[in-house]
Amino acid sequence: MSAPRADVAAFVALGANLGDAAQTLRDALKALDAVAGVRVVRASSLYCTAPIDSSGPDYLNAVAEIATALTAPALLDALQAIEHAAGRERPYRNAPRTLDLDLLCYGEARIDSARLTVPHPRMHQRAFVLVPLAEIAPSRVSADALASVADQAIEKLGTFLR
Ligand code: PH2
Ligand code: MG
Ligand code: MG
Repeated sequence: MSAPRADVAAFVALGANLGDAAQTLRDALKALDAVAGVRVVRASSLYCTAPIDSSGPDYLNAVAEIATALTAPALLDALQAIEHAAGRERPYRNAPRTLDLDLLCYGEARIDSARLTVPHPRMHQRAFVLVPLAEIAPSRVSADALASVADQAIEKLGTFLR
């Protein structure tokens, strides 16, 4: 008999700029925690951020750390199912959205498949990812990376869920 595989530490970016974004993000975090094989370990504060390469109202963003027994593709399926349940539509790239759940890191894995690139290829260019990630996992974000996105508007709104 082989030993059970240890859970993988993964980080998920949450974003929304349509509808009741704060409620949608809270519901998404609960839905994520309810997925079999996923446990939310911690969540950052909620941040209000200016759209980057996107349009529409300001976004609400946050980052969560999860522990998961799912494979990366199965986790992506779960994230997309939660986006779909929140009414996510994809009319064009970077369109305003009710909910976006992006897998930032899956353990130390490097994945480059048709569906999934991990670590997320643009995470180091975005304050809306780096600032909340630095709040919950400071060792994963360098001071240089944070300095390079210091011109992007981001405001901490306070506790997200816990
Ligand atoms: N997501 C994007 C594109 N631009 N800008 C902000 N502020 N927040 C986001 O979550 C975001 C964005 C594509 O996923
Ligand atoms: Mg995204
Ligand atoms: Mg996405």
